[in-house]
Amino acid sequence: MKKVLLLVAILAVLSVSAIVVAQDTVAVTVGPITQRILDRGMLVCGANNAVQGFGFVNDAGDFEGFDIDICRAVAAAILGDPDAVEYRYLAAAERQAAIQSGEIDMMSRNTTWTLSRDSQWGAIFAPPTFYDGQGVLVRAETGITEISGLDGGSICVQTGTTTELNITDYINQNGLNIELQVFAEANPTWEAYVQGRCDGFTTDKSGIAAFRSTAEDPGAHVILAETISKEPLSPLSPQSDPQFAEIIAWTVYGLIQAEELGITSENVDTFLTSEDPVVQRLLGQNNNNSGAFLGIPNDFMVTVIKAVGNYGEIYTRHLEPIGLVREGTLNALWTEGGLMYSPPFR
Ligand SMILES: N[C@@H](CCC(=O)N[C@@H](CS)C(=O)NCC(=O)O)C(=O)O
Repeated sequence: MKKVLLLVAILAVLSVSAIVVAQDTVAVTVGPITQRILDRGMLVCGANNAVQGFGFVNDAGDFEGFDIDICRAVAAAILGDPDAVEYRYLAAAERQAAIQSGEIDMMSRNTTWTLSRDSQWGAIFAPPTFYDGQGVLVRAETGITEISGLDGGSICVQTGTTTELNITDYINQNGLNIELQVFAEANPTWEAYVQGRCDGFTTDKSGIAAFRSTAEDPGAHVILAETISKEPLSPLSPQSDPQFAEIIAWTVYGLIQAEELGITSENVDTFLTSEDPVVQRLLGQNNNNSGAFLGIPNDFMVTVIKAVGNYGEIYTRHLEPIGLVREGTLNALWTEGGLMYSPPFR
């Protein structure tokens, strides 16, 4: 009997300490960029203005797209308001200066994560939101089926991009004679191709899908099958504030984790009383720390999911209309053979 009582006493002590651990408060000092965002009540996000589906200005004059929703998600996470964002359009070659000058808090603009950008721009890249690769578009009437078919011809390309570097490597490595016509901005690059000044147009395959969707007859243009590079597209922020970078990273992970758990903008409220500890930790419910670890509202993911939906909702809303099929690609959830994977929220 004494032994049983002792066991009960030990269990009681253990369960009390378990609760104490779960209720532990965490002291987080927010970094200088997070503080600046809180002080001005606004996130300044570097964005694209001409890439349909990803970052563009719609008919109402507002920034819209997949990358834009990442800015909105971060504003919702920190400020509770997805609309508290000021967008700064950045041409490709303006990106380095924008990150280094402190002109923007973060960038979400079809930007490839590379070693030199990490180190020389002084950036911290968040997990990729879209795994991409570079391709080439040609007019269907040419009958060209591979890049080598453009030998003796020309390709339109935008400067200040990994695109320009990769296609130069590809041409040299394959001993091709292809003239590159180089432009500073996306629209003139596309227009030159459309007007027939180049035989091909090259950029990330996502960007090709975006521009092709704006063509008078998208079916008149063919995306060649070859993928000549890896283009992991990620949001990024300055190295001066690793704490802010963590907020961006875990907001992206949260969008992916929400999709894995089936939590959407429509049903998130029904998950607030879920007894699944994995759900409770993501949503910061039942004394579990979530946003508290990041110095932001503990239930930040509830606000984020309500504002923009989970990763899959964002993808479907913006990228299906431009013809980007997700199934079977690297952008599928890891549970479906893709690379979209969140570390544990705990
Ligand atoms: N992912 C590549 C390419 C990104 C890029 O800037 N692509 C062009 C063509 S789709 C673009 O978005 N241009 C928009 C602009 O400069 O207005 C990179 O990070 O360098």
